[in-house]
This record gives sequence, structure tokens and C-alpha cells, in this order.
Amino acid sequence: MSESVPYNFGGLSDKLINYKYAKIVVLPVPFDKTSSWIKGSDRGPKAIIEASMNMELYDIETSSEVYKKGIFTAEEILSNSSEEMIKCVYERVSELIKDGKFVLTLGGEHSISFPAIKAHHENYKDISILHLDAHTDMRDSYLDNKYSHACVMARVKEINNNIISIGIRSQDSSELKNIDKDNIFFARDIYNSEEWIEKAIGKLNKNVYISLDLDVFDPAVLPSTGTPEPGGLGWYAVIKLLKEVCKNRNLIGFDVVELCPTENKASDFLAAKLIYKLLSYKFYL
Ligand SMILES: [Mn+2]
Repeated sequence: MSESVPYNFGGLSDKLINYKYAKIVVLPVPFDKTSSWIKGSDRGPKAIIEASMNMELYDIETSSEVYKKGIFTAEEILSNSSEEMIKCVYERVSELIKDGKFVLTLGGEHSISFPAIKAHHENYKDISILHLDAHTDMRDSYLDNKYSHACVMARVKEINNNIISIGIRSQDSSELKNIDKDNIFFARDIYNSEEWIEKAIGKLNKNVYISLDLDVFDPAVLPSTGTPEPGGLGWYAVIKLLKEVCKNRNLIGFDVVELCPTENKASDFLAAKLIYKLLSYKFYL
């Protein structure tokens, strides 16, 4: 990375990072207060942005340069408690949506998704939540905190019941009562299956919000995450799903969470590239 590259998603400059011009806003939320095991997801947004500054910005598959839509990297949201984080993220995302921006929120731990989803839920009708994760995150409460990362989808379910979960391979028995098995695509059923993507898309409403916990990937593909679970998805399975969602539904926003950076930058780069790929699909399919 050359020192002259400005610090923002994509390493862009001039009008491309002008708030008024930009169609896309990246909102970094470096929050990590409730992680149960490996800490460090608060360093995730910065690692993703730094990796993104080293990407080539032409997408071969869609033959497009989505950065030309303008990508504004907002100031990061810093907070000391779950309650404060939820209030700040909700208010900021709501403002950005009202300004007509396409918002992508960068975690941080998975609990940051709830306020981002709530803001989208209140501004769009007929929404489904497409949830990619190794875990269902459906505990009522965890370590006395109902806003823990381990409960995020239980909180989402209280406002929007249409949650389709992809790549699941770890659960606690206390979650079972909160789970609709018909809306879960377990990793073991995705492996070697051809039909799962079409089935998953068939369950989605017109407008789709994607919440992507990077631990949905197999740790061999993406090791830098707080709770690496074996048996996860590969790069092509995930991007094929994202492509079909963008082709067949209206993507209204997304978040990418739980990057826990290490010295090996491959996971950071994967996350940056995944975000750019999803933006390319959103705007050029
Ligand atoms: Mn997870």
C-alpha cells in the first residue's frame, strides 16, 4: 500500500468520496464487548478498509467498476456498551437510508447487525433477512446480556420473523425453541447439493437485507474469525448465493461482521473483496 492512498473503502479520492455524490456508504462499527472466545473483532473494520485499498477495482464477472457510484466511508461509531452502540448505529443508519444511501455496516461483533437491520426494517416493507453464519445466534440471552452477539437473531426475530439462515453448523439446545427449521440451511446439507440456492431464494421476500458473519466460511478459507467452526462454505458457494439474490431480489443493505484480524491478511482481503463483489452484483446485475 502506498502511503499516498487515502484511507477509505477502495482507497478512492475526489468526488467518489463526496457524501452528496456517493450512492454507497460504508459504516464502520468497531464494537467488541460481548465476544465469548477470541477477541479482536473491534479491529475488523480497519483491517477490511486497509485491505480494500489494495484491491483492483474492476470486477471481471460483471465487467463493471462499482466504485464509480461513489463510496463514502463514514466516521466509525465508537461506544462503550451494547445499549449505546445499538442507539448510535440505529440512528446513524436511519439517517443514511433517509439520505438515499445504500448502507453497508462493518463489524465488529455480530450484535451490531440488530440496529442496522432495525433501521432497514422501519424504512422498507416486505423484507427478509438472509443470515449467513456458522451459528443460529438465537439464544434469548447470553451471559446476562440479551444484546450479546450470541442473541442477535433472537432480537431480530422480535421485529422481523422472516429470517433465512445459511451455513449453520453449531447450536445450543436452548435455541431450538426459537428456531424454524424450514428456514435453516445447514452446512452439511449445502455441501454437495445443487438445489439449495434456488430453495433458499424461494423463501425470500421482495426486499432482502443480508447479515453476513464471516464464520460462515470454512476456517481453511477464512481463519481470522472469533469462533472458527469446521465444515463451512467455500468462496464460490457464498458468492453464487449472493449473485442469485441480487439477480432475483432487491438487496436493500448488508453487514459483514466478526473478522478478527491476525498477521495473515488473506481473511481481511477476502472480506474486502466479498463486499466489493456484493456491491458489483447489487449495482450491475
Ligand atoms: Mn457466528
